[in-house]
Amino acid sequence: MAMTATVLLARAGRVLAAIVRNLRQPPRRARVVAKFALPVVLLCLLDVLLHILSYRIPRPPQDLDKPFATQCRDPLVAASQPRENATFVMLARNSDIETARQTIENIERQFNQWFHYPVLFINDVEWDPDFIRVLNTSTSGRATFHVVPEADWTYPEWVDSAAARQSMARQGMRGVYNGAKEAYHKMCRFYSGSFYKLEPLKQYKWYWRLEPDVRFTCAVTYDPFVEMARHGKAYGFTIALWEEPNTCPSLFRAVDDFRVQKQLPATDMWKAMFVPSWLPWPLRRLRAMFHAEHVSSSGDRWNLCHYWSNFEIADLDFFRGNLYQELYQHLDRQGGFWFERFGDAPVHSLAVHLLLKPEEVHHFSDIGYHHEPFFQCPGNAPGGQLHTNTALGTGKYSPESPGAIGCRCECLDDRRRNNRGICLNTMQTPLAFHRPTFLQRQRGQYPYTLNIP
Ligand SMILES: Nc1nc2c(ncn2[C@@H]2O[C@H](COP(=O)(O)OP(=O)(O)OP(=O)(O)O)[C@@H](O)[C@H]2O)c(=O)[nH]1
Ligand SMILES: [Mg+2]
Repeated sequence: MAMTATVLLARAGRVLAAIVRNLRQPPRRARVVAKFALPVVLLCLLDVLLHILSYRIPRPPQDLDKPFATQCRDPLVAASQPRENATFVMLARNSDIETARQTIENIERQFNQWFHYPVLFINDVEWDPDFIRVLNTSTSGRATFHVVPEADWTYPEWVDSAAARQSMARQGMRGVYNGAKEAYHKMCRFYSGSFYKLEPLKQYKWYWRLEPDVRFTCAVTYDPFVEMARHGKAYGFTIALWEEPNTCPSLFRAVDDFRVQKQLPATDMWKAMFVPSWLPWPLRRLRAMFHAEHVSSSGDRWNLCHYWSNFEIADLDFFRGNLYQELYQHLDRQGGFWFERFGDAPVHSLAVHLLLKPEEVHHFSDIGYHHEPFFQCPGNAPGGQLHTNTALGTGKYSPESPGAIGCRCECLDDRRRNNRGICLNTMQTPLAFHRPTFLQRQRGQYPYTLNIP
């Protein structure tokens, strides 16, 4: 035993001595390799460094977005001003009658009792007279009940519907969220494209999207449409999240290909959707060549962030415009609404970041919004609750809290949101003067940085 150990030690010693000798005076082959490999390694490092730096988003001189309100206002003052050309929209099924009514009664209580904007209800089948009767009595503005033309809802003639159904069954088996539901695919495609061309929407410039079973948890005492117009905004959201990766593996590449085809610049907004690759150029090229999932033509990955589109207040002209419509046609032709499960949320969000300027996007951080399972609730602004305002009434609301900006919110707890805020922060990088520090990011802390705590 002792003998074997001595032999092993002696061998190890000889190998070590040979390595040291070679290091001092490397053999000719190693010297040649080093002569060529070293510059290549250095070039790769330089390339990676420059590549990562090219995704740096400069800090704007000040925050490019701020909350429209930071406390209650007298709603009757805002309501005495001219309205914008705007409407609520809600896509619903006849069976959603109860949850649709709850949403409408809630938005009436929190906002529309003062502003009386119309509501456009949309369905893919004929409306049930009961739905019309009940929802007609719930809305204080004019209610319209529209049926989507069959051609806008179902398969286009160039998609093989049998193959699409087979693909959906496979998506279901792979656990793609709502991948097996044909109606869900149709809904996502409709909201991505033909929604914006609907006949009854033609007369409007702005829409506020509602869904059955959502809750607005604060009073909105100003007119968001008027503020959007006044501030030159085109897209407003409340919650930003990660997309489920397996729903849309080819979506990001398809949008990026469109960008390249149209020679659109990779703006700071577009860069905010990326996780730049740490691979050197040849490997990045390979990644792009093999169409790796969520990878752009430059070989960089989408961060999967998107705005949750079940809440949107937006300018219809942006989505009706040529560029967005061409982008939609391009995506539609790829077949990803059927053979993958492209969601309308990532489609809208990628378009917003491809086509809009940072200052055209607005986070409604002052609006309390809840769609299962996520919420944001801004909390009640100290000294800003207009306790004696008669229009606001005498309903119960949460206690005021330091740094909060909401009006008469009923928050579930002290949290402003129940999701981590990473996407919110990342997508707002081009707009934000204050950014989370390196240490905060390492700790997973993503404070909201646009002018509110
Ligand atoms: N008329 C009609 N409306 C639909 C259909 N599928 C979905 N919708 C509506 O489309 C909107 C989005 O559907 P949801 O099922 O809420 O989808 P989601 O919010 O992405 O997903 P969830 O997390 O399941 O709520 C809602 O307003 C639904 O009422 C459908 O087949 N017909
Ligand atoms: Mg929903």
